[in-house]
Formats: sequence, C-alpha cells, structure tokens
Amino acid sequence: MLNVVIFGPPGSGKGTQSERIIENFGLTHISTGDILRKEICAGSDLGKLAKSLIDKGQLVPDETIIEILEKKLDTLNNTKGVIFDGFPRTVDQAAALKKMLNSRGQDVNIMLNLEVDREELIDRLLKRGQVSGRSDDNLETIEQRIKVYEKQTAPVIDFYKSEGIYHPIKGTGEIDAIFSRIAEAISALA
Ligand code: B4P
Repeated sequence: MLNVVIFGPPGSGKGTQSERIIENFGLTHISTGDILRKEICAGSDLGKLAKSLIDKGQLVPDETIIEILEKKLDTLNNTKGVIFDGFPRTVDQAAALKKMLNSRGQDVNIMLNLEVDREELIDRLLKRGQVSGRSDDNLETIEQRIKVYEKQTAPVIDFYKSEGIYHPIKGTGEIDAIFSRIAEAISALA
C-alpha cells in the first residue's frame, strides 16, 4: 500500500496534482473538500454545517472530518493506496489518520508539501472563483482561509517532519513540471 498526503495552503494545487497522481500511480483519491462540497449540493445536515463554515473560510470540526474519513477508509478494498487531498488539516487530524492507518497495518508513506507564496495563492483562487462560482473563492474568504491555514494547518508540517516523511515540493511553475517533481519523490519510495 502506498499512502500519500498532498498538503499545502489553499490554492496550492492539491486537487490539480492529485488528478495526475491518480492517473500515473493508480491511487484512490480521497478529497475532504470534494466530499464536503457533495454534501453541500445534497443539502444534508453535514452539508449545511460545512457550508456555514466554508463560506467563512473556517475548518469543519475535527471530529466530523475524522468520522467521514474513517467511514471512507472502510469502503476501500483492492486499492494500491490512497492520495489524501486536503486531509489532514490540523495536528489532531494527522494523529487520527496515523491511528486509523496503523490499525489497518498501514501508515502514511510520504507527505508532499506544495510550497507557493501568498500572492500567487490569492491570484490563483481569485481566477478560479471567476469560473468555479465557489462561494469561498472571494478575496475576504481567501484571506481568512490563508490565516486559518497559517494558524491551524501549518503545524502539521512539524508532525510529518518528526515522522521522517516530510517532502517539500516547489509548487510554482508549469503544472507538468510540478508533477515531475512529485513523481520523482513518489517513485523514489519504491
Ligand atoms: P479544498 O477543496 O481542499 O481546496 P483548496 O485548499 O481550496 O484548493 P487546492 O489546493 O486543492 O487547489 P487547486 O488544485 O484547486 O478545501 C475547501 C474547504 O473545505 C476548506 O477551506 C475547508 O473549509 C474545508 N475542508 C476541506 N478539508 C477539510 C479538513 N480536512 N478539515 C476541515 N475542513 C476541511 O488549485 C487552485 C487553483 O489554482 C485552480 O484554479 C488551479 O487550476 C490553479 N492552479 C493549480 N496549479 C497551478 C499552477 N501550477 N499554476 C497556475 N495555476 C495553478
């Protein structure tokens, strides 16, 4: 099993690069952002909670997200591994993921941190907002998401450094060039 965490601030390209990783390495994609957006579309109780938080640039509570993840992992069979996209976003989520995988005889094999500076993040997300219609892709919410990232999510980097599986990736430039750096890091694990 190959379990990859793709990490980075909002707009760093986690979703974009996940698509390429799936195509090239045959991993199963778990995106907590996509799961939450589906719940919002379905109008479920979880969707209503998620929308109220996402629209303010806040994170969904750890207990809720961890429960979603656990259920999702239980549905997987015959997979070569998983790409975790947008999860973990807090140190408590990272510890919970380790526990969930360890109880299945697995662990995270590599954490890829997409490094992109703040100006480029804002620029990319404002551009995406023009076409996606995502309610969280407006300047006020983007700035709040970046603040939340710095306070609640960035400490996850130290968690994976201490696990010895932290791998920074230059996240700017051509999408294919970034993917080449990622592919090299994943291939080196084999
Ligand atoms: P997510 O859906 O995870 O999304 P994201 O951080 O906004 O974006 P991502 O990094 O995937 O960027 P993308 O590839 O799309 O989260 C949304 C919200 O859900 C969170 O704010 C939070 O509220 C909630 N949530 C999700 N997971 C949670 C969790 N675990 N716990 C609590 N809450 C959670 O790229 C962005 C744009 O840049 C795209 O338009 C793309 O085309 C462009 N782009 C990508 N690479 C580029 C490049 N190299 N050059 C130029 N443009 C590029």
